Amino acid sequence: MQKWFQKAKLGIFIHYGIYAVKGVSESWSFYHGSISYEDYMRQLEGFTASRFDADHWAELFRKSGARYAVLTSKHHDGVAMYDTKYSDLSVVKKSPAARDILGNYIEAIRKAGLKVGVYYSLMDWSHPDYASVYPDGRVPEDPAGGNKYSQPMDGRQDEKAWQRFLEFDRAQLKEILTNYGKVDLLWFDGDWERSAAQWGLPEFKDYLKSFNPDLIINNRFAGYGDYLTPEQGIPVNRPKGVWEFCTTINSSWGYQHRDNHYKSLRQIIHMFCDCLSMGGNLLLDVGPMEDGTIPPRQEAVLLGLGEWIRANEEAVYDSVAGIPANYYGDGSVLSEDGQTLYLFVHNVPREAICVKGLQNRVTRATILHSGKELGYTVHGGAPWNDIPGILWIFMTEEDCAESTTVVKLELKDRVRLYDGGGAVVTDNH
Ligand code: FHN
Repeated sequence: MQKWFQKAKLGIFIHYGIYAVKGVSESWSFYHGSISYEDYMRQLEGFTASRFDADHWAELFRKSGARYAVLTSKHHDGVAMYDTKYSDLSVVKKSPAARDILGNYIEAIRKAGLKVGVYYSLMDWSHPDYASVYPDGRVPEDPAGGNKYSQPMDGRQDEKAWQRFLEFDRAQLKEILTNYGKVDLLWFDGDWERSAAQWGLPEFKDYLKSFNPDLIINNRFAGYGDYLTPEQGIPVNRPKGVWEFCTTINSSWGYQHRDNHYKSLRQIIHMFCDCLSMGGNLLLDVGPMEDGTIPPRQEAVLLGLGEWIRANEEAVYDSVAGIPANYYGDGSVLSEDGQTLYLFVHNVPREAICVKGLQNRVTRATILHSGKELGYTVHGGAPWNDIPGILWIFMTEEDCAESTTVVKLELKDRVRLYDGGGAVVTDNH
C-alpha cells in the first residue's frame, strides 16, 4: 500500500454521468425497471456538460482538503465518460457533450496536485457479452428468475462470450491506464456478480499493475484489492487493515433533483473524525448536475470541510488512529510518535470532557484551533498501583469551534492505556 493513500485521509468521489439528466438512480433505475432501458439511454441526448470546468472541480477539491479524487469513468450502465475505441456507448460519441470528460478531469486533478483516482465498473449491463454466464458459473434452479442485464435467462452459459467480455474490460482499462498519463488509483465496483476465477484473477491484477506498479486498487476486485471500502454505513468497529469509507452528502451518488436529504456540514465533519479515529479515509461523494455544475449545497459542504481541516490540520494528515471509544467516546487521533492525543469534541460541554484509563501524565492541554490553554485535573485512581484516575479537561461553550472542536493533549511519553477491569488498591498513601 502506498504511503500517500494512508496519509491522504480525504478523497472526493464523483458520480458524473447521463443519469443526472433526469436525476434517476445511476444504472440501478433501469436494472430495477423504474425506467425503461431505452428511456434511460435517451438521457444521452440531454447530456451537455455545457458548464463542465474540470479546473474548477479540481480547485474545489483541493480547497476541501482532499488529497485525491475518484471519478466514474463508466458506471454499471456501460456509458463511458471518455473516448474509448472499444465501444460506441460513450458521452463522447453519443451525447451533445462530445468531449472526453475523464481526460479533462485527470489533467486538472493532476495539475492541482491531487492524486488521480478512476472508478470503473467491472460489470457492464449494456455490453452484449456481459450477461453470458452465471455467478461462479453455477446455473440457478430458476434461471428466468434472475436479471437479464446480469445473466442469461435460459440456463445456457456462453463461455466464449464471457471471454470476449473480459478482453473488452481489459482493453478499456488499458486505455484508461495508458492514454492519460499516470493513474494512481483504480476504484472498481460491481465485482460481486462474478467470482475471482471468472474475472481471471490474479492475472488480471498483474496485467493492470504492469502499466503502473504503484497503482492502488480498492477491494472490489473479488478479494484481490489493496484496501477495504465500507459504504454508506460507517464502521462501528475498526476495520482490519487499510480502509476508506465512501458516502454521499445527501442520499444519492449521482445528481437527483428531488433528493434534499442532506447531511449537515457538522455531521460530515463528525463522520470524517470517526474515520480518522479508526485510522481510515473518507471518500466523500458529489453528484454533479448534467451540465457539470456541482450542486451549491454540496460545494458548500466541501468548502466548509476544507476550512475545518485547515484549522485542525495537525490532527488530520499526519495522525494515526486514536484511543478506543471506551476511553474517550467522541473519537480521537494520535500523533505518529504517540505522544500527542487529539480529542474530538462534537458537542458543547457544560463543564469538562473526560478521558478514562490514561496512564500518562499530561503536560499540556490546549484547544487546537485557537491555542487556548485549558485547565485539567485527575480524580481518583492509584497510579502507584497502576490504576489510573479520570482525567477531566475543563472546557465550555466559549472554547468551542462552530463544528467539532479539537483538544490537543501533550503527554509525558508515548500513550499508555489501562486495560484492566479495576482492582483493589493494596497500598495507600
Ligand atoms: O452500485 C453502485 C452504486 O451505484 C455506487 O456507485 C456505489 C459507490 O460505492 N457503488 C455501488 C454499490 O456498492
